Amino acid sequence: ATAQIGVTGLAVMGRNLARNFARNGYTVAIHNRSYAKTQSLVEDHGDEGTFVPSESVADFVASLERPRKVVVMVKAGAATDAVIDELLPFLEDGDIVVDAGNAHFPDTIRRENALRARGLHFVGSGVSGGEEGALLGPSIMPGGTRESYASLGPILEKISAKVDGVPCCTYVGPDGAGHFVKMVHNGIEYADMQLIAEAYDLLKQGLGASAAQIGEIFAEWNTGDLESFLIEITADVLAHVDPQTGAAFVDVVLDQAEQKGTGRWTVQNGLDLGVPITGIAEATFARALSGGSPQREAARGTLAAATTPWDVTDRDAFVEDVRLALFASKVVAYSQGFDQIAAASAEFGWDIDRGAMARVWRGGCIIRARFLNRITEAYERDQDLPLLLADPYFTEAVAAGVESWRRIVSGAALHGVPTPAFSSSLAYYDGVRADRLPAALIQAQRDFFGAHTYRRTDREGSFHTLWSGDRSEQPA
Ligand code: NBP
Repeated sequence: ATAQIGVTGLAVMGRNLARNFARNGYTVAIHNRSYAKTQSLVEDHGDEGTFVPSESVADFVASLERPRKVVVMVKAGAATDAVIDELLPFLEDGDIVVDAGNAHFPDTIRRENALRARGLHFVGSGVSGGEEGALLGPSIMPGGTRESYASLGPILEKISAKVDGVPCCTYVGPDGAGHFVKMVHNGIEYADMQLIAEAYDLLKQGLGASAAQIGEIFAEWNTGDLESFLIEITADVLAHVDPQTGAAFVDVVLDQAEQKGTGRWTVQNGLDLGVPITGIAEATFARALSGGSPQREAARGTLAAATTPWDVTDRDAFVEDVRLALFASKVVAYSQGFDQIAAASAEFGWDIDRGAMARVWRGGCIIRARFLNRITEAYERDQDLPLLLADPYFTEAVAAGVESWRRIVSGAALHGVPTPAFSSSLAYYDGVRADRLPAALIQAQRDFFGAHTYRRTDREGSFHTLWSGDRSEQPA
């Protein structure tokens, strides 16, 4: 046995991850269900490092130094279970199985339980950054036992992205914590993309600007607080001209956004935990609305608008308003995502350090951004911070843009530009900061029809009013 780490599943992600390990000096055992992929990796990239190819699972496992570290990078779901089942007969006490695919965290909890019972470590690890990240340095979010991280962590940290010399990889927490955090990362990515798309639409509709002109605005934004991978690629995409038609590329792409499911999982979990993640939810629903739905067909050209054209006179002021509204909405979306991590951490006993999560997202992953430094700093100031928006830096940053935010959201409503994520983020902001909410009326209604009781502002205890009787109040 000579290999320090093994990768099974050599499609785009596994292949690049294996190359990344090899380029970093590790001897890498490689395996794939169909042997052709294993062979082609050696043929195409054998010169990048030391690979130990195996055709059978038995040989693959035998080629690994103990405790064995096997990274599984196959299609999430049944394939992951199938691969684990094939590996199990050959693994021994203390060996580590890493699932680096996009597993749903309840599956990871289940698998971790099953493997722990057999004396094995199971590490559900989020890996973000797509194909290129896998090769050049992804952001890595490993869960599982701390004990497994002691030997696995240094290898993962070595191949991860680095920001200011700091690896974008850290231990997240037990069992499903790593995949959970990766799921929320993807949810935040949905929200971020939706907000950027809304900003683009606002600039398009408000200014009548071309894609190329809007691309220049995004490029300019990328030099300030909004600097991020997603803003950078937005500028790039908007500048791209379709070679076939000569039109702006974005104008020839069908306006239907697809999804693979991580946004949906994030929203479902937000509902389960009762955490309002409205930015992520609106972004997920906005994709669903865009899809070729019969509702959209039925509504097109049919529903009344009662709007007037948006005729912006002060171009620069408008652009600045959109920028500030985008930044504020983005803070809300991230704040909500971190609330979700905190709630799950408490629910599952994961003890996740939110500042450390923001730190590993600074590089390698899709939501990498300058702004994440500010989030890390906020949680360093107060690791129990109940609301990211309440950190002094974010409180001030959002306060500076709140008038712009209102102008943009109200302008969008007046002119019929759909901004679900901008609008819901502002509604959340106003809701969470409200002295008093109309929830009092809802609780009274609940007591009326279901005797669900209520608490009072002026006295301790729970009460019920005899609504269908004499309307006297009873202690509950
Ligand atoms: P795919 O998700 O397309 O999976 C293909 C791989 O799974 C192949 O190696 C295939 O083997 C193997 N496989 C399947 Br399908 N069923 C199998 C089975 N029953 N037994 C053994 N192997 C089986 O590959 P990918 O796009 O490289 O993604 C890998 C993982 O990484 C997925 O979980 C995905 O969600 C995740 N991912 C992450 C990112 C990211 O940014 N982090 C991006 C893309 C994907 P074969 O060659 O023999 O068919």
